[in-house]
Amino acid sequence: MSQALIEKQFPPSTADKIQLYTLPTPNGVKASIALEEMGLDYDTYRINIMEGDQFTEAFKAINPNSKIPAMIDPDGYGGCRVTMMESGAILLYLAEKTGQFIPSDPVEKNECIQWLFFQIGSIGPMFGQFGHFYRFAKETCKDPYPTERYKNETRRLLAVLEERLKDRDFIMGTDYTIADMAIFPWVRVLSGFYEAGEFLNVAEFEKTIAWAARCESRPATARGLTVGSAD
Ligand SMILES: N[C@@H](CCC(=O)N[C@@H](CS)C(=O)NCC(=O)O)C(=O)O
Repeated sequence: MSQALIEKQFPPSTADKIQLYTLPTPNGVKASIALEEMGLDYDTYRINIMEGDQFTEAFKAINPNSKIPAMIDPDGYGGCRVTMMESGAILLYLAEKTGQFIPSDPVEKNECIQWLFFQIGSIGPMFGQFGHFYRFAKETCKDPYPTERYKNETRRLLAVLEERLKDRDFIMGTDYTIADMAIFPWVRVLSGFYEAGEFLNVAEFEKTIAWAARCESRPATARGLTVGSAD
């Protein structure tokens, strides 16, 4: 039933391709970066969250939580169709499917997953709340408390990254992994879309800025950053 609903609204161009439902936001680009870096074939459906596409019944059949990104792999576990929400789960799924961008050593793999969860549990929610109060709720919320609170937490998290990156090119050392793909889009949005680089004094976190630029300079990653844009 729900598969029919999804296919009616988002007819797949090729039945056996991965279907990605997204928009180029810090959460959305994680999935497209991974798909590009891993060389997987996929179709993209732009979900315009400003116009409420995420609340349609067809989209909720893919992600009941009405958030992008979401993904369908017709060739999932045991060759069966798998439907996915949550960017961290999508990254982990794709890394395990392809055996790429995740360490094979179990100790290092676990450490990589810890940093992935650090993004999902801390960086995403805190930076996101900071952006909301600093950029979008400026007029409706005059109380400085929330902006101050999330500014402090954002800077504290940037300091955690700075420490991790002081002697590493990437989060896991020399290799680019799904942990980098998850975290750097949230760092670039601070000076980019949120226009808060000066307010947060992001320049102070030199290693982190250099690492984000290193991630972004990868051709496949740069392609992933634009997937789902309005052409
Ligand atoms: N924990 C989720 C968060 C996803 C998320 O918050 N996506 C935002 C865009 S960055 C969204 O879809 N917002 C639409 C809404 O809140 O209505 C994930 O990592 O996938």
